[in-house]
Amino acid sequence: MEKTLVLVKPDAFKAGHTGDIIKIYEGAGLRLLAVRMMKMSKEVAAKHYEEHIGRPYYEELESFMTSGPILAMVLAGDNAIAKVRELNGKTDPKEAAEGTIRKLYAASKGENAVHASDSPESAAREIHIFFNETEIFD
Ligand code: FUP
Repeated sequence: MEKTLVLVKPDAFKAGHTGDIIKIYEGAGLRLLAVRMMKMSKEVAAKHYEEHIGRPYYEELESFMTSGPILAMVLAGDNAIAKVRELNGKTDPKEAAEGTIRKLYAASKGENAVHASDSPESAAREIHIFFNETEIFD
């Protein structure tokens, strides 16, 4: 069983799509192991998006991700990392497939409703930015 970190970003949270998004993941057979509602600090944004620091869009990304509450969660299941990224759709909602979360709920490449880990290494790193082992019910 594989674990992955998902964030419902401020745009989707504010628009009231958190429940719809969780329903899509659970409907695909993924299990919730941990959930936390929070406001991202600049420090946490820098840790989470460390590989993006210095890129032309970083300031906008930081300001968006710290703009309001988010929901962080750990999801688990067979092939969870790839499965969640498939359900999310491509980074830019204009390129995302029909029925994906980003096609349904995202407005732009910058404000794109959800984040999900892209590899086992990033999942292991990202999960522990948001959760302690004792908060993960596996
Ligand atoms: P993803 O893996 O789909 O979350 O996308 P990336 O890791 O490539 O990018 C992380 C976040 O940086 C995106 F969700 C939004 C932001 N970003 C931009 O705003 N513009 C870009 O050109 C690339 C990324």
